[in-house]
Amino acid sequence: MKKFYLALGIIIALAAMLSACQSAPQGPAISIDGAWGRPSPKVATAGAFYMLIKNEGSEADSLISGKSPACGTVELHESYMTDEGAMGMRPVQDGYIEIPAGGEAELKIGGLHIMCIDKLEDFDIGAVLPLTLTFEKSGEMTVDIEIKEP
Ligand SMILES: [Cu+2]
Repeated sequence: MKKFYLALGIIIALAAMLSACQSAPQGPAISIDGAWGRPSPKVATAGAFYMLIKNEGSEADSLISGKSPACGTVELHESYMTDEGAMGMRPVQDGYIEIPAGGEAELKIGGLHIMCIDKLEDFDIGAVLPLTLTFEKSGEMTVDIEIKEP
């Protein structure tokens, strides 16, 4: 019986080693967490969306565009300091947001964000808006944007 348990122990140890050795998935593996936006009435013509984009894959990917039935236009924006020392924002200078292999891109207040321009509806607290993001390699992914206070 002792031998059996020893053999079983070795098998479990080997299985654990094998799974630990398994490398990250081939190519990019994108997932999106905590997508949200601030509430605002429709008269405010633009709103920003924030989220954490993770890539557990072995290859980098890039977020290149977005679209939503709640927005006339969706742009990828970055925040920056103007010459006057004020906070401004503009379309990302590279034209895309890179998600490094095994890394993440955090879209947050005062940093990178997704801009919803020409809003087509009120962003009420509790509303959920669909946003479709297009990645260079992973293609389209649709996430729910939760409208809430930060
Ligand atoms: Cu913006």
